[in-house]
Amino acid sequence: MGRTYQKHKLRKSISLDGAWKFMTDPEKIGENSGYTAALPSAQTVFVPGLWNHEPGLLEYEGAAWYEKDFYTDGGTLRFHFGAVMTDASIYLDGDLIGGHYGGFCEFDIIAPEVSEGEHRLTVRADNTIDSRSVPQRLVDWYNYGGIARSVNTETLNGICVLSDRFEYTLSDDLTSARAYLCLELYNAKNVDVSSRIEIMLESETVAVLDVTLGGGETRAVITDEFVIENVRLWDIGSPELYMLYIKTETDDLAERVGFRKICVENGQILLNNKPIEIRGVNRHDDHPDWGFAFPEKLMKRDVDLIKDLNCNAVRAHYPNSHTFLDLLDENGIMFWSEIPIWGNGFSEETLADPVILERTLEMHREMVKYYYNHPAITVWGLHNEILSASDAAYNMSKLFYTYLKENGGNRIVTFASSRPMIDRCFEFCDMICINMYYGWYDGDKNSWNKFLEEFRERRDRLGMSHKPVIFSEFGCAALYGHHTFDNIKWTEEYQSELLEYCLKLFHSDPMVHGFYIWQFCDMRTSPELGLNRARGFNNKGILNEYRKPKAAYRTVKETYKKFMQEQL
Ligand code: ADA
Repeated sequence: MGRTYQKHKLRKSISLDGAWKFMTDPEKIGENSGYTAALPSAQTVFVPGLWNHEPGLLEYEGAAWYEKDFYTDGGTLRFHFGAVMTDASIYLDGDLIGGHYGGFCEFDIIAPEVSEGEHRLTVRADNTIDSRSVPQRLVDWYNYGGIARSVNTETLNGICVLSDRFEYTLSDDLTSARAYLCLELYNAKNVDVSSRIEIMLESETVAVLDVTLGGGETRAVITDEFVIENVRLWDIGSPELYMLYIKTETDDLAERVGFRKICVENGQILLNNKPIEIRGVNRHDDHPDWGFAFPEKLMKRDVDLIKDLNCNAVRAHYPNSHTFLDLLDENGIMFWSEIPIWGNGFSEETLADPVILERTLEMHREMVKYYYNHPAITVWGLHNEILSASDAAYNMSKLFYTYLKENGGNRIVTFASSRPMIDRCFEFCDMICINMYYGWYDGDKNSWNKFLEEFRERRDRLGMSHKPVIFSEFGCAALYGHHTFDNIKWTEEYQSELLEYCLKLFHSDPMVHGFYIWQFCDMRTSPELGLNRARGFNNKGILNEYRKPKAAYRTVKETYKKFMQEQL
Protein backbone atom coordinates (compact mmCIF):
# COMPACT_ATOMS: atom_id res chain seq x y z
CA MET A 1 0.00 0.00 0.00
CA GLY A 2 3.00 2.24 -0.35
CA ARG A 3 3.63 3.05 3.30
CA THR A 4 7.10 3.11 4.78
CA TYR A 5 5.95 0.99 7.75
CA GLN A 6 3.70 -2.04 8.12
CA LYS A 7 0.03 -1.08 8.65
CA HIS A 8 -1.26 -4.52 9.66
CA LYS A 9 0.08 -7.64 11.32
CA LEU A 10 -3.25 -9.48 11.58
CA ARG A 11 -5.31 -8.12 8.70
CA LYS A 12 -4.61 -9.94 5.47
CA SER A 13 -3.82 -7.59 2.60
CA ILE A 14 -3.05 -8.47 -1.00
CA SER A 15 -1.53 -6.03 -3.47
CA LEU A 16 -3.40 -5.80 -6.76
CA ASP A 17 -0.60 -3.80 -8.36
CA GLY A 18 1.05 -5.24 -11.46
CA ALA A 19 -0.40 -6.42 -14.76
CA TRP A 20 -4.04 -5.48 -15.56
CA LYS A 21 -6.02 -5.72 -18.78
CA PHE A 22 -6.80 -2.35 -20.30
CA MET A 23 -8.78 -0.78 -23.11
CA THR A 24 -10.00 2.68 -23.98
CA ASP A 25 -13.69 3.42 -24.51
CA PRO A 26 -13.83 6.60 -26.61
CA GLU A 27 -17.53 6.16 -27.40
CA LYS A 28 -18.38 5.47 -23.73
CA ILE A 29 -20.28 2.32 -24.57
CA GLY A 30 -18.66 0.05 -21.97
CA GLU A 31 -21.42 -0.05 -19.35
CA ASN A 32 -24.03 -1.03 -21.93
CA SER A 33 -21.78 -3.39 -23.83
CA GLY A 34 -20.80 -5.80 -21.08
CA TYR A 35 -17.33 -4.39 -20.35
CA THR A 36 -18.23 -4.54 -16.66
CA ALA A 37 -18.17 -8.35 -16.86
CA ALA A 38 -15.37 -8.90 -19.39
CA LEU A 39 -13.37 -6.59 -21.63
CA PRO A 40 -13.87 -7.56 -25.28
CA SER A 41 -10.29 -6.83 -26.28
CA ALA A 42 -7.47 -5.65 -24.15
CA GLN A 43 -3.79 -4.96 -23.84
CA THR A 44 -1.66 -5.41 -20.74
CA VAL A 45 -0.70 -2.35 -18.71
CA PHE A 46 0.91 -2.03 -15.31
CA VAL A 47 -0.77 -0.48 -12.29
CA PRO A 48 0.01 2.00 -10.85
CA GLY A 49 0.28 3.72 -14.21
CA LEU A 50 -1.39 6.31 -16.40
CA TRP A 51 -2.58 5.51 -19.88
CA ASN A 52 -0.91 8.63 -21.26
CA HIS A 53 2.40 6.78 -21.19
CA GLU A 54 1.10 3.95 -23.41
CA PRO A 55 1.93 4.30 -27.12
CA GLY A 56 -0.50 6.60 -28.91
CA LEU A 57 -2.42 7.63 -25.77
CA LEU A 58 -0.49 10.68 -24.59
CA GLU A 59 -3.41 12.98 -25.32
CA TYR A 60 -6.29 10.55 -24.76
CA GLU A 61 -9.13 12.11 -22.77
CA GLY A 62 -12.18 10.03 -22.03
CA ALA A 63 -13.15 6.70 -20.49
CA ALA A 64 -11.00 3.60 -20.19
CA TRP A 65 -11.36 0.22 -18.50
CA TYR A 66 -9.04 -1.83 -16.33
CA GLU A 67 -9.66 -5.45 -15.37
CA LYS A 68 -7.87 -7.81 -12.98
CA ASP A 69 -8.66 -11.34 -11.83
CA PHE A 70 -7.61 -12.34 -8.36
CA TYR A 71 -8.11 -15.14 -5.89
CA THR A 72 -9.49 -14.71 -2.38
CA ASP A 73 -10.07 -17.11 0.49
CA GLY A 74 -13.42 -15.36 0.85
CA GLY A 75 -14.94 -13.01 3.41
CA THR A 76 -15.62 -9.30 3.53
CA LEU A 77 -13.16 -7.49 1.27
CA ARG A 78 -12.10 -3.88 1.35
CA PHE A 79 -10.66 -2.55 -1.88
CA HIS A 80 -8.29 0.34 -1.36
CA PHE A 81 -7.43 2.69 -4.23
CA GLY A 82 -4.56 5.13 -3.71
CA ALA A 83 -5.83 7.42 -6.51
CA VAL A 84 -7.73 7.07 -9.78
CA MET A 85 -7.78 9.92 -12.33
CA THR A 86 -10.45 11.28 -12.15
CA ASP A 87 -13.94 9.75 -12.04
CA ALA A 88 -13.87 6.09 -11.01
CA SER A 89 -16.52 3.36 -11.04
CA ILE A 90 -15.61 0.03 -9.47
CA TYR A 91 -17.17 -3.31 -10.37
CA LEU A 92 -16.76 -6.71 -8.73
CA ASP A 93 -17.72 -9.65 -10.93
CA GLY A 94 -19.72 -7.30 -13.13
CA ASP A 95 -21.62 -5.54 -10.33
CA LEU A 96 -21.08 -1.90 -9.46
CA ILE A 97 -19.74 -1.74 -5.87
CA GLY A 98 -18.83 1.95 -5.64
CA GLY A 99 -17.24 4.98 -7.18
CA HIS A 100 -15.22 8.07 -6.44
CA TYR A 101 -14.65 11.51 -7.91
CA GLY A 102 -11.33 13.34 -7.70
CA GLY A 103 -7.95 12.23 -8.87
CA PHE A 104 -5.67 12.90 -5.93
CA CYS A 105 -7.17 11.21 -2.91
CA GLU A 106 -7.50 7.63 -1.85
CA PHE A 107 -10.79 5.80 -1.33
CA ASP A 108 -12.06 2.47 -0.04
CA ILE A 109 -14.94 0.26 -1.05
CA ILE A 110 -16.23 -2.60 1.06
CA ALA A 111 -17.69 -5.71 -0.55
CA PRO A 112 -19.34 -7.93 2.12
CA GLU A 113 -19.28 -11.72 2.02
CA VAL A 114 -17.31 -12.42 -1.11
CA SER A 115 -17.08 -16.17 -1.78
CA GLU A 116 -13.83 -18.12 -1.81
CA GLY A 117 -12.37 -18.42 -5.31
CA GLU A 118 -11.49 -16.40 -8.42
CA HIS A 119 -13.04 -12.94 -8.83
CA ARG A 120 -12.77 -10.04 -11.24
CA LEU A 121 -12.22 -6.42 -10.31
CA THR A 122 -13.03 -3.90 -13.04
CA VAL A 123 -12.34 -0.19 -12.92
CA ARG A 124 -13.77 2.40 -15.26
CA ALA A 125 -11.68 5.58 -15.14
CA ASP A 126 -12.79 8.72 -16.90
CA ASN A 127 -10.70 11.88 -17.15
CA THR A 128 -13.16 13.82 -19.33
CA ILE A 129 -13.24 17.47 -18.34
CA ASP A 130 -16.62 19.19 -18.22
CA SER A 131 -17.97 22.41 -16.73
CA ARG A 132 -18.01 20.89 -13.23
CA SER A 133 -14.62 19.24 -13.25
CA VAL A 134 -12.10 19.93 -10.52
CA PRO A 135 -9.69 21.17 -11.68
CA GLN A 136 -11.19 22.91 -14.69
CA ARG A 137 -9.69 22.57 -18.15
CA LEU A 138 -7.40 25.55 -17.72
CA VAL A 139 -4.80 24.27 -15.29
CA ASP A 140 -1.02 24.23 -15.16
CA TRP A 141 -0.55 20.48 -15.05
CA TYR A 142 -1.40 17.56 -17.28
CA ASN A 143 -4.81 15.92 -17.42
CA TYR A 144 -3.57 12.37 -16.92
CA GLY A 145 -5.95 9.40 -16.81
CA GLY A 146 -5.85 6.00 -15.12
CA ILE A 147 -4.92 4.31 -11.88
CA ALA A 148 -2.26 6.62 -10.48
CA ARG A 149 -1.52 4.96 -7.17
CA SER A 150 -1.57 1.42 -5.72
CA VAL A 151 -4.58 -0.86 -5.38
CA ASN A 152 -4.96 -3.54 -2.74
CA THR A 153 -7.57 -5.71 -1.15
CA GLU A 154 -7.86 -6.45 2.53
CA THR A 155 -9.89 -9.14 4.24
CA LEU A 156 -11.97 -7.70 7.06
CA ASN A 157 -12.77 -10.05 9.89
CA GLY A 158 -15.08 -9.43 12.86
CA ILE A 159 -14.77 -5.95 14.36
CA CYS A 160 -12.30 -3.95 12.29
CA VAL A 161 -10.73 -0.52 12.52
CA LEU A 162 -11.49 1.31 9.29
CA SER A 163 -9.77 4.55 10.26
CA ASP A 164 -8.31 6.35 13.23
CA ARG A 165 -7.72 9.98 14.15
CA PHE A 166 -5.17 10.76 16.82
CA GLU A 167 -6.02 13.89 18.83
CA TYR A 168 -3.69 15.47 21.33
CA THR A 169 -3.06 18.71 23.20
CA LEU A 170 0.42 19.55 24.41
CA SER A 171 0.99 21.21 27.77
CA ASP A 172 2.17 24.84 27.64
CA ASP A 173 5.78 23.81 28.19
CA LEU A 174 5.37 21.02 25.58
CA THR A 175 6.66 18.32 27.91
CA SER A 176 3.44 16.31 28.20
CA ALA A 177 0.34 15.66 26.13
CA ARG A 178 -3.25 14.66 26.72
CA ALA A 179 -4.50 12.48 23.92
CA TYR A 180 -7.36 10.31 22.72
CA LEU A 181 -8.27 8.41 19.58
CA CYS A 182 -11.35 8.55 17.37
CA LEU A 183 -11.92 5.21 15.71
CA GLU A 184 -14.18 4.25 12.87
CA LEU A 185 -15.18 0.64 13.57
CA TYR A 186 -16.94 -1.81 11.32
CA ASN A 187 -18.42 -5.22 11.97
CA ALA A 188 -17.61 -7.38 8.95
CA LYS A 189 -19.92 -10.18 10.13
CA ASN A 190 -23.69 -10.25 9.56
CA VAL A 191 -24.41 -10.98 13.25
CA ASP A 192 -23.66 -9.04 16.46
CA VAL A 193 -20.03 -9.20 17.49
CA SER A 194 -18.36 -7.99 20.69
CA SER A 195 -14.70 -7.22 21.00
CA ARG A 196 -12.18 -5.64 23.30
CA ILE A 197 -10.08 -2.97 21.60
CA GLU A 198 -6.64 -2.28 22.94
CA ILE A 199 -4.53 0.73 22.01
CA MET A 200 -0.80 0.73 22.55
CA LEU A 201 1.50 3.70 22.23
CA GLU A 202 4.96 2.26 21.69
CA SER A 203 4.91 -0.67 24.13
CA GLU A 204 2.43 0.75 26.65
CA THR A 205 -1.33 0.12 26.69
CA VAL A 206 -2.94 3.57 26.79
CA ALA A 207 -6.62 2.78 26.27
CA VAL A 208 -9.02 -0.16 26.28
CA LEU A 209 -12.60 -0.24 25.00
CA ASP A 210 -15.28 -2.90 24.92
CA VAL A 211 -17.78 -2.68 22.07
CA THR A 212 -20.61 -4.65 20.53
CA LEU A 213 -21.61 -3.89 16.95
CA GLY A 214 -24.55 -5.23 14.99
CA GLY A 215 -23.94 -7.15 11.76
CA GLY A 216 -22.50 -4.82 9.08
CA GLU A 217 -22.64 -1.82 11.43
CA THR A 218 -20.17 1.07 11.18
CA ARG A 219 -19.68 3.17 14.30
CA ALA A 220 -17.47 6.02 15.42
CA VAL A 221 -16.07 5.62 18.96
CA ILE A 222 -13.76 7.71 21.10
CA THR A 223 -11.33 6.39 23.68
CA ASP A 224 -10.81 7.85 27.13
CA GLU A 225 -8.14 10.48 27.36
CA PHE A 226 -4.63 9.37 28.27
CA VAL A 227 -1.54 11.31 29.25
CA ILE A 228 1.93 11.03 27.76
CA GLU A 229 4.76 12.38 29.89
CA ASN A 230 8.23 13.42 28.68
CA VAL A 231 7.02 13.87 25.13
CA ARG A 232 9.64 13.73 22.39
CA LEU A 233 8.64 16.38 19.86
CA TRP A 234 8.41 16.16 16.09
CA ASP A 235 10.45 19.08 14.81
CA ILE A 236 12.25 20.29 11.71
CA GLY A 237 15.36 18.15 11.34
CA SER A 238 14.61 16.14 14.53
CA PRO A 239 11.34 14.39 13.80
CA GLU A 240 10.49 12.13 16.73
CA LEU A 241 7.75 9.68 15.77
CA TYR A 242 5.66 7.28 17.86
CA MET A 243 4.01 4.02 16.82
CA LEU A 244 0.40 3.48 17.80
CA TYR A 245 -1.06 0.01 17.55
CA ILE A 246 -4.81 -0.58 17.61
CA LYS A 247 -5.94 -4.15 18.05
CA THR A 248 -9.36 -5.75 18.16
CA GLU A 249 -9.85 -9.49 18.69
CA THR A 250 -9.67 -10.13 14.95
CA ASP A 251 -8.17 -7.04 13.34
CA ASP A 252 -5.47 -4.44 13.76
CA LEU A 253 -4.09 -1.15 12.47
CA ALA A 254 -0.70 0.46 13.01
CA GLU A 255 -0.45 4.23 12.92
CA ARG A 256 2.52 6.53 13.20
CA VAL A 257 2.10 9.86 14.90
CA GLY A 258 4.15 12.79 16.08
CA PHE A 259 3.66 15.56 18.66
CA ARG A 260 4.19 19.13 17.59
CA LYS A 261 2.55 22.51 17.93
CA ILE A 262 2.27 24.96 15.08
CA CYS A 263 0.66 28.36 15.39
CA VAL A 264 0.80 31.96 14.32
CA GLU A 265 1.38 34.63 16.94
CA ASN A 266 2.15 38.34 16.64
CA GLY A 267 3.06 38.12 12.99
CA GLN A 268 5.33 35.09 13.42
CA ILE A 269 5.05 31.38 12.76
CA LEU A 270 5.87 29.29 15.80
CA LEU A 271 6.73 25.62 15.63
CA ASN A 272 6.98 24.10 19.09
CA ASN A 273 6.91 27.64 20.52
CA LYS A 274 9.97 28.74 18.49
CA PRO A 275 9.78 31.22 15.58
CA ILE A 276 10.57 29.66 12.24
CA GLU A 277 11.19 30.87 8.73
CA ILE A 278 9.74 28.64 6.01
CA ARG A 279 12.37 27.69 3.42
CA GLY A 280 10.23 25.88 0.91
CA VAL A 281 9.71 24.64 -2.60
CA ASN A 282 6.54 23.91 -4.53
CA ARG A 283 6.59 20.44 -6.03
CA HIS A 284 4.46 18.51 -8.48
CA ASP A 285 4.36 14.75 -7.99
CA ASP A 286 5.15 14.45 -11.68
CA HIS A 287 7.73 12.70 -13.83
CA PRO A 288 7.88 12.76 -17.66
CA ASP A 289 7.85 8.95 -17.87
CA TRP A 290 5.32 8.20 -15.11
CA GLY A 291 3.25 11.35 -14.62
CA PHE A 292 1.37 11.30 -11.33
CA ALA A 293 2.01 7.55 -10.97
CA PHE A 294 5.25 8.66 -9.43
CA PRO A 295 7.51 5.74 -8.40
CA GLU A 296 8.25 5.48 -4.70
CA LYS A 297 11.99 5.19 -5.05
CA LEU A 298 11.99 8.46 -6.98
CA MET A 299 10.01 10.07 -4.16
CA LYS A 300 12.83 9.13 -1.83
CA ARG A 301 15.28 10.76 -4.21
CA ASP A 302 13.16 13.94 -4.33
CA VAL A 303 13.07 14.06 -0.53
CA ASP A 304 16.87 13.62 -0.46
CA LEU A 305 17.21 16.53 -2.91
CA ILE A 306 14.81 18.69 -0.91
CA LYS A 307 16.93 18.06 2.16
CA ASP A 308 20.09 18.73 0.23
CA LEU A 309 18.58 22.10 -0.74
CA ASN A 310 18.27 22.92 2.99
CA CYS A 311 14.50 23.25 2.65
CA ASN A 312 12.25 22.73 5.63
CA ALA A 313 8.94 22.77 3.72
CA VAL A 314 7.17 21.60 0.56
CA ARG A 315 3.89 22.79 -0.93
CA ALA A 316 1.71 20.89 -3.41
CA HIS A 317 -1.48 21.79 -5.28
CA TYR A 318 -3.18 18.48 -4.32
CA PRO A 319 -2.90 15.72 -1.73
CA ASN A 320 0.28 13.73 -2.30
CA SER A 321 0.72 10.00 -1.73
CA HIS A 322 1.17 8.63 1.76
CA THR A 323 4.62 7.37 0.82
CA PHE A 324 5.79 10.91 0.18
CA LEU A 325 4.13 12.11 3.39
CA ASP A 326 5.69 9.23 5.36
CA LEU A 327 9.11 10.29 4.06
CA LEU A 328 8.47 13.91 5.04
CA ASP A 329 7.32 12.77 8.51
CA GLU A 330 10.55 10.80 8.87
CA ASN A 331 12.76 13.61 7.66
CA GLY A 332 11.24 16.48 9.62
CA ILE A 333 10.04 18.45 6.58
CA MET A 334 6.75 20.39 6.73
CA PHE A 335 4.07 19.96 4.08
CA TRP A 336 1.32 22.27 2.78
CA SER A 337 -1.52 20.18 1.39
CA GLU A 338 -4.34 21.74 -0.63
CA ILE A 339 -7.04 20.49 -3.00
CA PRO A 340 -6.82 20.94 -6.77
CA ILE A 341 -8.70 24.22 -7.14
CA TRP A 342 -6.38 25.97 -9.55
CA GLY A 343 -8.13 29.29 -9.61
CA ASN A 344 -7.25 30.69 -13.01
CA GLY A 345 -9.53 28.08 -14.50
CA PHE A 346 -12.51 28.87 -12.25
CA SER A 347 -14.93 31.63 -13.22
CA GLU A 348 -16.99 33.42 -10.57
CA GLU A 349 -20.00 31.44 -11.68
CA THR A 350 -18.14 28.14 -11.24
CA LEU A 351 -16.88 29.15 -7.79
CA ALA A 352 -20.49 29.72 -6.73
CA ASP A 353 -21.89 26.53 -8.30
CA PRO A 354 -23.38 24.39 -5.48
CA VAL A 355 -22.19 21.20 -7.16
CA ILE A 356 -18.61 22.51 -7.31
CA LEU A 357 -18.86 23.68 -3.70
CA GLU A 358 -20.05 20.28 -2.48
CA ARG A 359 -17.49 18.44 -4.63
CA THR A 360 -14.60 20.55 -3.37
CA LEU A 361 -15.76 20.51 0.25
CA GLU A 362 -15.84 16.72 -0.02
CA MET A 363 -12.23 16.86 -1.27
CA HIS A 364 -11.32 18.77 1.89
CA ARG A 365 -13.18 16.22 4.02
CA GLU A 366 -11.30 13.36 2.39
CA MET A 367 -7.95 15.11 2.67
CA VAL A 368 -8.53 15.67 6.39
CA LYS A 369 -9.80 12.14 6.94
CA TYR A 370 -6.98 10.31 5.21
CA TYR A 371 -4.03 12.57 6.03
CA TYR A 372 -4.88 13.80 9.51
CA ASN A 373 -2.22 11.86 11.40
CA HIS A 374 0.84 13.04 9.44
CA PRO A 375 2.76 15.44 11.67
CA ALA A 376 4.52 16.83 8.58
CA ILE A 377 1.27 18.42 7.40
CA THR A 378 1.45 21.80 9.09
CA VAL A 379 -0.60 23.75 6.54
CA TRP A 380 -3.98 23.11 4.90
CA GLY A 381 -4.53 25.12 1.73
CA LEU A 382 -8.08 26.16 0.84
CA HIS A 383 -7.44 26.82 -2.85
CA ASN A 384 -4.95 28.44 -5.20
CA GLU A 385 -5.25 31.81 -6.99
CA ILE A 386 -9.03 32.05 -7.15
CA LEU A 387 -10.79 35.31 -8.03
CA SER A 388 -10.38 36.37 -4.43
CA ALA A 389 -11.92 39.82 -4.81
CA SER A 390 -15.31 38.32 -5.67
CA ASP A 391 -18.35 37.39 -3.55
CA ALA A 392 -18.12 33.82 -4.79
CA ALA A 393 -14.52 33.51 -3.57
CA TYR A 394 -15.45 35.09 -0.23
CA ASN A 395 -18.21 32.54 0.33
CA MET A 396 -16.10 29.60 -0.76
CA SER A 397 -13.17 30.68 1.43
CA LYS A 398 -15.42 31.13 4.44
CA LEU A 399 -16.93 27.66 3.96
CA PHE A 400 -13.56 25.90 3.62
CA TYR A 401 -11.78 27.91 6.31
CA THR A 402 -14.54 27.22 8.84
CA TYR A 403 -14.50 23.53 7.99
CA LEU A 404 -10.70 23.20 8.25
CA LYS A 405 -10.40 25.23 11.47
CA GLU A 406 -13.07 23.06 13.09
CA ASN A 407 -11.93 19.71 11.75
CA GLY A 408 -8.34 19.98 10.56
CA GLY A 409 -6.48 19.68 13.87
CA ASN A 410 -3.47 21.77 14.83
CA ARG A 411 -2.59 23.30 11.48
CA ILE A 412 -2.21 26.68 9.86
CA VAL A 413 -5.05 27.25 7.39
CA THR A 414 -4.43 29.54 4.45
CA PHE A 415 -4.67 29.97 0.69
CA ALA A 416 -2.43 31.32 -2.05
CA SER A 417 -3.52 34.71 -3.34
CA SER A 418 -2.46 36.17 -6.66
CA ARG A 419 -4.46 39.35 -6.05
CA PRO A 420 -2.97 40.64 -2.81
CA MET A 421 -3.82 44.30 -3.41
CA ILE A 422 -7.54 43.63 -3.93
CA ASP A 423 -8.04 40.31 -2.14
CA ARG A 424 -11.18 40.21 0.04
CA CYS A 425 -10.56 36.85 1.68
CA PHE A 426 -7.65 37.53 4.02
CA GLU A 427 -9.90 37.15 7.04
CA PHE A 428 -10.01 33.45 6.11
CA CYS A 429 -6.33 32.69 6.57
CA ASP A 430 -3.94 32.43 9.51
CA MET A 431 -1.01 33.64 7.42
CA ILE A 432 -1.17 35.69 4.23
CA CYS A 433 0.28 33.82 1.28
CA ILE A 434 1.12 35.59 -1.96
CA ASN A 435 1.89 34.22 -5.42
CA MET A 436 3.73 36.89 -7.38
CA TYR A 437 6.02 36.76 -10.41
CA TYR A 438 7.85 40.10 -10.72
CA GLY A 439 10.84 39.58 -12.96
CA TRP A 440 8.96 37.05 -15.05
CA TYR A 441 5.37 37.86 -16.08
CA ASP A 442 5.25 41.43 -14.81
CA GLY A 443 7.75 44.14 -14.02
CA ASP A 444 11.36 43.44 -13.24
CA LYS A 445 13.07 42.57 -10.02
CA ASN A 446 12.99 46.22 -8.91
CA SER A 447 9.19 46.04 -8.76
CA TRP A 448 9.44 43.89 -5.62
CA ASN A 449 10.43 46.70 -3.24
CA LYS A 450 7.52 48.88 -4.27
CA PHE A 451 5.13 45.95 -3.93
CA LEU A 452 6.39 45.08 -0.45
CA GLU A 453 5.84 48.64 0.74
CA GLU A 454 2.38 48.89 -0.79
CA PHE A 455 1.32 45.55 0.56
CA ARG A 456 2.62 46.34 4.06
CA GLU A 457 0.41 49.43 4.06
CA ARG A 458 -2.58 47.45 2.88
CA ARG A 459 -2.06 44.72 5.47
CA ASP A 460 -1.88 47.32 8.24
CA ARG A 461 -4.90 49.17 6.88
CA LEU A 462 -6.86 45.91 6.95
CA GLY A 463 -5.85 45.45 10.59
CA MET A 464 -3.95 42.28 9.78
CA SER A 465 -0.42 43.07 10.88
CA HIS A 466 -0.60 40.10 13.23
CA LYS A 467 -0.65 37.78 10.20
CA PRO A 468 2.77 36.76 8.85
CA VAL A 469 3.30 37.09 5.12
CA ILE A 470 4.63 34.21 3.05
CA PHE A 471 5.56 34.17 -0.61
CA SER A 472 3.89 30.94 -1.61
CA GLU A 473 5.04 31.25 -5.24
CA PHE A 474 7.63 33.30 -7.14
CA GLY A 475 10.23 32.38 -9.72
CA CYS A 476 10.85 32.23 -13.44
CA ALA A 477 11.46 29.72 -16.19
CA ALA A 478 14.90 28.56 -17.30
CA LEU A 479 15.51 26.01 -20.00
CA TYR A 480 17.92 23.38 -18.73
CA GLY A 481 21.31 23.95 -20.36
CA HIS A 482 20.36 27.33 -21.83
CA HIS A 483 23.15 29.85 -21.30
CA THR A 484 23.98 33.13 -23.03
CA PHE A 485 26.59 35.83 -22.49
CA ASP A 486 23.82 38.21 -21.48
CA ASN A 487 21.68 37.67 -18.45
CA ILE A 488 18.31 37.26 -20.18
CA LYS A 489 15.04 35.49 -19.49
CA TRP A 490 14.91 31.70 -20.04
CA THR A 491 18.61 31.27 -19.15
CA GLU A 492 19.81 29.41 -16.08
CA GLU A 493 21.74 32.52 -15.02
CA TYR A 494 18.68 34.77 -15.06
CA GLN A 495 16.70 32.30 -12.97
CA SER A 496 19.51 31.86 -10.49
CA GLU A 497 19.98 35.61 -10.03
CA LEU A 498 16.28 36.39 -9.74
CA LEU A 499 15.72 33.71 -7.11
CA GLU A 500 18.73 34.83 -5.10
CA TYR A 501 17.51 38.42 -5.24
CA CYS A 502 13.97 37.52 -4.13
CA LEU A 503 15.09 35.21 -1.34
CA LYS A 504 17.46 37.77 0.15
CA LEU A 505 14.91 40.56 -0.14
CA PHE A 506 12.12 38.53 1.49
CA HIS A 507 14.46 37.27 4.19
CA SER A 508 15.45 40.81 5.11
CA ASP A 509 11.84 42.00 5.41
CA PRO A 510 10.39 41.64 8.94
CA MET A 511 6.89 41.18 7.50
CA VAL A 512 7.90 38.05 5.55
CA HIS A 513 8.33 34.72 7.33
CA GLY A 514 8.80 32.26 4.56
CA PHE A 515 8.91 31.42 0.89
CA TYR A 516 8.08 28.49 -1.37
CA ILE A 517 10.00 28.78 -4.64
CA TRP A 518 8.02 27.98 -7.75
CA GLN A 519 9.21 25.30 -8.31
CA PHE A 520 11.23 22.23 -7.41
CA CYS A 521 11.43 20.70 -10.89
CA ASP A 522 10.05 21.17 -14.39
CA MET A 523 6.87 19.27 -15.17
CA ARG A 524 4.57 18.44 -18.07
CA THR A 525 1.66 20.82 -18.34
CA SER A 526 -1.58 21.33 -20.15
CA PRO A 527 -1.56 22.22 -23.87
CA GLU A 528 -4.16 24.86 -22.87
CA LEU A 529 -1.30 27.07 -21.75
CA GLY A 530 0.06 27.07 -25.29
CA LEU A 531 3.28 28.74 -26.29
CA ASN A 532 3.69 30.23 -22.86
CA ARG A 533 5.04 26.83 -21.85
CA ALA A 534 8.05 25.87 -23.97
CA ARG A 535 8.24 22.12 -24.75
CA GLY A 536 4.78 21.70 -23.15
CA PHE A 537 6.46 21.94 -19.74
CA ASN A 538 6.35 24.44 -16.94
CA ASN A 539 10.06 25.24 -16.91
CA LYS A 540 10.34 27.10 -13.62
CA GLY A 541 12.01 24.16 -11.87
CA ILE A 542 15.38 24.61 -10.28
CA LEU A 543 15.88 21.04 -11.49
CA ASN A 544 14.72 19.80 -14.85
CA GLU A 545 12.01 17.13 -15.11
CA TYR A 546 14.64 14.35 -14.78
CA ARG A 547 16.00 16.05 -11.64
CA LYS A 548 19.18 17.42 -13.22
CA PRO A 549 20.15 20.62 -11.41
CA LYS A 550 20.07 24.02 -13.08
CA ALA A 551 22.36 26.82 -11.89
CA ALA A 552 19.68 28.00 -9.45
CA TYR A 553 19.89 24.74 -7.53
CA ARG A 554 23.28 25.57 -6.02
CA THR A 555 22.27 29.20 -5.43
CA VAL A 556 19.14 28.20 -3.53
CA LYS A 557 21.03 25.57 -1.59
CA GLU A 558 23.69 28.07 -0.46
CA THR A 559 21.16 30.81 0.28
CA TYR A 560 18.91 28.50 2.30
CA LYS A 561 21.98 27.24 4.14
CA LYS A 562 22.83 30.78 5.28
CA PHE A 563 19.25 31.40 6.42
CA MET A 564 19.23 28.08 8.25
CA GLN A 565 22.49 28.84 10.05
CA GLU A 566 21.16 32.22 11.17
CA GLN A 567 18.23 30.46 12.82
CA LEU A 568 20.39 28.04 14.81
C1 ADA B 1 0.60 30.09 -10.65
C2 ADA B 1 0.14 28.70 -10.24
C3 ADA B 1 1.17 27.63 -10.49
C4 ADA B 1 1.92 27.89 -11.79
C5 ADA B 1 2.59 29.25 -11.77
C6 ADA B 1 3.29 29.62 -13.08
O1 ADA B 1 0.93 30.91 -9.65
O2 ADA B 1 -0.32 28.62 -8.93
O3 ADA B 1 0.51 26.39 -10.53
O4 ADA B 1 1.02 27.84 -12.84
O5 ADA B 1 1.61 30.22 -11.58
O6 ADA B 1 4.23 28.90 -13.43
O7 ADA B 1 2.90 30.57 -13.72
